[in-house]
Amino acid sequence: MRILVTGGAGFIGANFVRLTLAERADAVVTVLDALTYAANRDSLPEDARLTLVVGDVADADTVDPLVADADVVVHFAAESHNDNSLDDPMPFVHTNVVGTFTLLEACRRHGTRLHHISTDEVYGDLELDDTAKFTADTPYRPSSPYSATKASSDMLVRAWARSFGVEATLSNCSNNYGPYQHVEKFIPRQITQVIDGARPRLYGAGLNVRDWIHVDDHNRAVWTILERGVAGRTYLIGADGEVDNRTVVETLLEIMGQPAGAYDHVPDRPGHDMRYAIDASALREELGWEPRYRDFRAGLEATVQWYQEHESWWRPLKAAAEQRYARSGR
Ligand code: NAD
Ligand code: TDX
Repeated sequence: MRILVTGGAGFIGANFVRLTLAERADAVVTVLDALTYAANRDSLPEDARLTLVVGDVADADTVDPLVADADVVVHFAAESHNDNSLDDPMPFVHTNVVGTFTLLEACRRHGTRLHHISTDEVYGDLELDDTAKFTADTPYRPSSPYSATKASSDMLVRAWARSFGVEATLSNCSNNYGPYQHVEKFIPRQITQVIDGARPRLYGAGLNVRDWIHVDDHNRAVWTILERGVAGRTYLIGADGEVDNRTVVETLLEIMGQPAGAYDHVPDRPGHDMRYAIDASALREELGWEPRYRDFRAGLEATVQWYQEHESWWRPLKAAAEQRYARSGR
């Protein structure tokens, strides 16, 4: 099977490539990645079945021959960080909207199957006391430039599937954690702050809830959809991992041997979504997927250990990430 993985040098894509090469002997993988600030070549293994093409997913001349040569495209490439989208939304429109459009046109021309990776943030947020969770029928209500461009990309995929018969599946996943995640994101930022002798930084009161899933559980769900998913369908991916941000920071401090209150409250993110929660029952019941990482604290311990043991991977990224935060006071 020839798989084109866009954004494969980023966090989730690189973990997908590693899992695929380790567990699928018949897979030959091409990664298309622009190697933006969010990418890291060192996240990808050396492997004779892996080729890296450095290029822009919004560039039709680059994308067309790669899609022509693939049996399936798994589309991770995106600008992915909400805070950056508040500072400068343009790259989000380019990659998330124009990039997805460019890929869809190539899939249409060549009859190549596409799996589109998206986020639960397209559904907006829930109240803390709401018992509801997001389902595939929840109306789209994105809050940030990031989530608005991801929502746009989902709409394009659905339209190309219906109007042009592109064989596409979609998945909307909750917050991922695990190895190779950029230090701008919540969990790696706080772990590397503590390693550096600095204090974790909690936005606002820290009551916001995220529905955490280990990146390998996300990627195994993607494989389940590639194998058994129905064309045109959307699958929600989540592992019932709701935790508020303050509890995550306090758990990290405890794991790392620091006092419980050794963190700072910083100004809140504008438009900050309060709570995300995924109902993944369709994926579980129809396709038989189950998460393997059920103990969030154990998953956090393993993640802390990974960052402690891989400082050479994240160290070159840390100062620039903190400089970007310094501009917004977060
Ligand atoms: P990431 O920022 O770590 O990686 C994104 C990758 O895309 C990088 O390697 C970057 O170089 C590449 N890229 C960016 N612009 C490109 C372009 N124009 N052409 C080619 N490559 C380009 O992101 P991530 O956290 O791994 O997220 C991957 C996907 O999963 C995204 O589509 C995101 O919306 C989605 N998602 C993420 C999460 C999460 O918790 N991180 C949750 C649900 C869905
Ligand atoms: O320093 C911080 N302090 C803090 O309190 C950072 C970086 C974040 N936060 C909060 C904001 C969020 O409530 O932690 C929570 C998680 O923040 P992020 O890691 O930025 O993730 P989020 O905004 O929830 O979006 C993530 O999940 C959905 C990914 O970045 C998206 O790509 C994905 O679609």
